Formats: sequence, C-alpha cells, structure tokens
Amino acid sequence: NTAQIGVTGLAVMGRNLARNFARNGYTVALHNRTAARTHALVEQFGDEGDFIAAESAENFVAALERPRRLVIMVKAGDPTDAVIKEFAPLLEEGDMIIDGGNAHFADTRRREKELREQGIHFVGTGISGGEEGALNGPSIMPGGSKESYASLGPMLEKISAKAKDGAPCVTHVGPDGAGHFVKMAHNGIEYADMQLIGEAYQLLRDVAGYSPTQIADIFRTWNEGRLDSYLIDITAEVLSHVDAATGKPFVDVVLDQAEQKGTGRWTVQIALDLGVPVSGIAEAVFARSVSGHADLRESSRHLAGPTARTLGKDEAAAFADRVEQALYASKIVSYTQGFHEIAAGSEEYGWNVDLGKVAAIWRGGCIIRAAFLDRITGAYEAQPQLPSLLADKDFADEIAAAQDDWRDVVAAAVTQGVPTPGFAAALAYYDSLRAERLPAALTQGQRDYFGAHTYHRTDREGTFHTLWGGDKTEIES
Ligand code: NBP
Repeated sequence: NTAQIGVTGLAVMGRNLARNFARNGYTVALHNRTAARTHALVEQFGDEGDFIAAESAENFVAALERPRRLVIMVKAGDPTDAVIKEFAPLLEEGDMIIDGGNAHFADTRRREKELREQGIHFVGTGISGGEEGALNGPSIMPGGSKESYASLGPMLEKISAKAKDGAPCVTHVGPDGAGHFVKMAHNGIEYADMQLIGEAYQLLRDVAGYSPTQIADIFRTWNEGRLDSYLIDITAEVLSHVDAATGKPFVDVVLDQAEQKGTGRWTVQIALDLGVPVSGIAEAVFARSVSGHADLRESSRHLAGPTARTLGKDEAAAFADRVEQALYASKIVSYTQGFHEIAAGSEEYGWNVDLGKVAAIWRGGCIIRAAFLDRITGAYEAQPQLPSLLADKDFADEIAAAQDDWRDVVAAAVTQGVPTPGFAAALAYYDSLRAERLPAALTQGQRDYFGAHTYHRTDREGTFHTLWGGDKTEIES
C-alpha cells in the first residue's frame, strides 16, 4: 500500500495535519527526526485512518505514490533547509515538497528556485489556524507552480476549513513565495486586529470604567454585528475568565508583556522595503515591543499624566458605542494597509495575486476569520483594480458614518492618557489619504535646501532646484 501524502515533522502542527489528511480518507506516510513522535502518533491516533510509519527517510519516500507529495512541518529556518537537504536527493522529477511551516517568503523563493532546477515542485504553503485548525480545517495559502496545485489542490480543499457558504478556504495564491508572503500579511493583519481590540478593551476599562466581565458582554454584543469574528469571540472568553487561584479576573493576573514569533515584524520589514505604509501593523508590532521593555516602563512610571476622569453610567454606554465605531473604522484601515502590501508584493514579484480570493480563503479556519472578509471579497470582485479598500464606496460610506465617533474616541484617549497607537495611526492614515495638501511639500523644500535633492512643481513638468545659498533663483535640472 502506498500513501497519497507524507508528513515529516510531527510536532503539534504536523501531527494534526497528518491526522486531518487521514480522517479525510488519505493514506498518510509519517516521519519525524525523532522516531518516538512517529510511533506515538500511530499509537494514539492510528484508528483514525491509514498511516504508514517510517523511521528512515528512505522508507518514508518509498511509501509515497508518485508523483510524491511530501509535507514538511518542522521549525522554520535552518531545520527546513536541513530536511530539504535530506529528502531532495531521494526524490524524482515531478515530485512535490510542500513546506507548511512559517517560512520567510524570500527563503521560499530561494528554495523553490533551487528545487525547480532539479525538477521538483516546491510549494511554500501558509497554514493558519494553529493546532486546532490543522486538525479540523485550517486556512491554506499555497504558492508554487500551477502544476503542483493541480495535483495537490483537491487534497488541500478537502482538509481545509470551509467558509459559511461551503467554499474551501484554500486557493492557489501564486508562484514561488506568494503563499508564504500572504501568510505573513495575514499575521501582520492579525497583530493589528489584536492591538485594536486591546485598545478598545483598555478604553472601556479606563475611560468608561467597565469591569472585565462587563467588557466581555460588550464584546459579545459586538460579535453579533459587523465585528463578528473569531478574535472578538475569544476576547470575550478571555475577559470573562476568572483565575482559579486568586478569584481575580484572569486578565489582571497575566503579566502584561506581549511576545511575538516574528511574522508581524516581517510584515513591517517587508513593507518598509516595498515602500508600503502599514502604520497600523507597525504600531501593533511596536506596542508589543514597548510592553516587553519592563525596565524602561518601570523607570517611566513617575512621568506625569492627565487627571483621570471616569464616565458616568449613561455616558459610559454611549462611549462604548463610539468605541465600536472607532474599532470598526480602524479595522478597515488595517486591512486596507495589509492588502496594499500584498498588492505591492504581487506587483514586485509578478505573482498576480487575486486579492478578493485571498480575503475569501481567510473567511474560515484562520485566526482573522470574520464576517467582514466577505465584504472585502465583494469589493475586489466588483472592482478588481481597486486601488485601495478605502476606494470602495461601501467602506468609504461606513467610515464616513463612523468618523465623528472615531475622532471622539481618539481625542478621549489622548486627553485621558490611554495609549491607543493603533486607533490613532489608523485615523492619521485616513486623514493623510484624504488630505488636499500634505506637509510633504515642505519636506521637499527642506531636502532641496540642505541637500539639493530637487523637487517637482504643481504647475509644470520638470525637476527643479532653488539656489538657497545664493539669490534663490530656481533652476531646472
Ligand atoms: P516546531 O516549530 O516546534 O518544530 C518542531 C518540529 O521540528 C519537530 O518535529 C522537530 O523534530 C523538527 N525539527 C527541528 Br526543531 N529541527 C529539525 C531538524 N534539524 N531536522 C529535522 N527536524 C527538525 O513545531 P510546530 O509548532 O508543530 O510548528 C511546525 C511549523 O508550523 C513551524 O514552522 C511553525 O512556525 C508553523 N506553524 C505553527 C503554528 C502553531 O500554531 N504552532 C501555526 C501555523 C504554522 P524532533 O521531534 O526530532 O525534535
């Protein structure tokens, strides 16, 4: 008997993905550097489907039907290269290596190119949904060749999450590193979503004076409306949880220093390289960074702030409604920025990514799954060349309706001294885009003054420089 697919790397993600394939009727070959994990899987879950356990790389490869489909689920970085180096010599032309780890898309591009020269399809695949998603249906973002998707796609469609309309949450994102790039952008957007939710929570707590349980209820209400999403849902769960040891709200006993694994940081680094303003995502990454600087925070506790003023009951309820508006408007902006980055990456690397399809495959399985994504798909379907989500009339109308409240909330945060870098950055981005004139004209003047960097004029073509040190005549260069 031969396996339709093999998984090497059987930690939480690989194990659950292998079980998912098996539960869907595929025979799955199993391999892990440390064989104990392979045997443990068969022992615990062997009755869920057909597994072929292999201890050696040779036996693992031999168990796969041709063209072989070999999934790597090991720690991203050097381990992935080590595993490729081990398996590639055992493979033949037309075989596929699927890397489901959180690889940097530049590594994926390099690996794809190297393996293509050997006739092997390398399919860098973003997988979102954590352990639970890997087992019950993740959102899957495969890159690589069209040919590989023809062979692999139906299997991925089977094991993927399904959106509410039944559509599988997987699509061929584009060639080489496109899948991992889109996964990276997904995680950047996830950081921004989480930061915005955190800011909403802090405002409801510090300005409106609500308790964590009350805030959980507010989030539950929001989850029935346009903010309906996995992250809002779990936020309510976390906020209503009470610590068993102390009887205090769980959120009050957790150390307030956020950690990160790196994909959010990559999103910002790559955005800087591509020249895409992802200020909301950047603020989310920096907010985690600030939180982690314990010493810096400790040495800053004495710094002056405004006198706190908690709202009365009726005022608090009205304020909560305004926070919902601010959260929703800021969310539209962070998705606008994230999709701009995907569009820029697609343009830079010639991937031809369908942005509407990306939004569609994020509707289920992944961490940012939300009702809202249907709207993004709709916007790109109506206008595939949409320059920005804010150019979509429906989103623009919604922000128009939300903007007064959004501004009030940011103003309240500023006067009350509650840090809301996400809300504020989103609003500044929005105002920058709609501004008739930006102070960039002055920046250009300064650059021309100190460095003769030249400028363009609004009234005629050409490149100009003013003789600032002399008689200030303008010359055309
Ligand atoms: P880990 O990222 O913790 O990696 C552990 C696996 O890598 C084990 O199977 C280990 O083998 C193997 N491995 C290592 Br480490 N170095 C190796 C080497 N040099 N050669 C061969 N195998 C090696 O596992 P994970 O949390 O299951 O994640 C797997 C991938 O999925 C990662 O890239 C991760 O970023 C990505 N991902 C994770 C999540 C999540 O929620 N955890 C979500 C989405 C994507 P051993 O058993 O012999 O030590």
